[in-house]
Amino acid sequence: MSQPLRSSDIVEQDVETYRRVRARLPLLAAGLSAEDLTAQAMPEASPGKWHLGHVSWFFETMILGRRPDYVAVDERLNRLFNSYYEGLGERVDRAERGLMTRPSLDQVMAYRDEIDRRMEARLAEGLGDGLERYLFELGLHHEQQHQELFLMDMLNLMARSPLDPAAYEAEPRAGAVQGRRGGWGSFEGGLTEIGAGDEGFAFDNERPAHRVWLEPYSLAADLSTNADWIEFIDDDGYRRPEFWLSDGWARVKAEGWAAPLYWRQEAAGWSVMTLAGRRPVDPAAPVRHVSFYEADAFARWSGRRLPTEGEWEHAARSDPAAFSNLSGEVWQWTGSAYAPYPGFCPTEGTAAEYNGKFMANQMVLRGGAFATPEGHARPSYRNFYYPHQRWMFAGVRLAADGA
Ligand code: AVJ
Ligand code: FE
Repeated sequence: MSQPLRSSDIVEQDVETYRRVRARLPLLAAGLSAEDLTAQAMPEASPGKWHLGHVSWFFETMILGRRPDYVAVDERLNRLFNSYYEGLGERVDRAERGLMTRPSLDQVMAYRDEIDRRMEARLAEGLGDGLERYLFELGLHHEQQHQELFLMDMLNLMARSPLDPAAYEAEPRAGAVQGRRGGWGSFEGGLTEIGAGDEGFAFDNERPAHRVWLEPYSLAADLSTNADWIEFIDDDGYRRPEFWLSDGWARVKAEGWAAPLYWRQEAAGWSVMTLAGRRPVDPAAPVRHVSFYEADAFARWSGRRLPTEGEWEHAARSDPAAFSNLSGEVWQWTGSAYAPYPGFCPTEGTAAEYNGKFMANQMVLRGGAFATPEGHARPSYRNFYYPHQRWMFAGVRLAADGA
């Protein structure tokens, strides 16, 4: 009997992909000190060291631990590096990850190396088809999500320091920001399909593909800019409740929001904290670090609205050339609540907790950011955050009714 594909080729490809994806996080951590990687900026953010450990733990739990005779590298690490899986037992409170002075950074890196050795040995035996292969790919995409989370969290940490430290010499980014196209993409709407098909990797929350009805609409060719945002600020956007949802206005007052996160008023104008230190706000650059509430208020002030996720995906699929920076700059808030698609089926087993249990009270973002690893995002990708959160690389692409 002849095999359809040489299994040695598949193994070689798996090992190569695994090594390529796993190489990035240590690279992002390389120039940072053990102190930088240990502190936790806020409960929602994690220490860099935790990210390095957690993604390794994910492979250990989801792939290696599937064998009933598997012996863990160190069972105690489960409590530290289990993020939110109720099915996997007790864990350290998220807000206390910054207390993890032990294991040391060296020990976490050694844990990483040991997981790599075991994973490569496991891959050499050949993965089973179906669920096992899906979980391997999930582990890789999970690692990539944490590469971006690592950068978000590191920026939040650096932004706490009066020294305005640059985490990196230049902002680490996957590609160059694209120039303005101008105008709007117009769509007749009708019955259209969104969601990921059966081909290729997608998270469970992107499936199944299904039909949605769209009324005629337009989507801005470009992302809203810092200059647009300064107009909103100068027109008292943060002081006029008529633009705001009630919950958003409560946040404005409670937290004293007067500009995007990381902005500061200087004698010479606005500055913003970035991964490359504090910089003057570039008026032409897409705005970053705004919450859903701010994006929504800004859209109302503009006389526009946020797109639905169906509108965003249909536009991105049917006429990508009409738009700049669909991905690769900032995630774009949609007006769609993060809810299951009709027929949603969580991944089997422990990974069922990956996405599905978060489907309440969050909003969907589409696209991808400068910090999103190359090849990670897709037109069907559904990112999600709570409407008040703004430490993500998130911005705005406006929409309007009518084609
Ligand atoms: C989709 C970015 C909201 O940060 O919890 C990481 C990604 N899922 N580990 C998150 C994720 C599991 C997720 N977000
Ligand atoms: Fe995770």
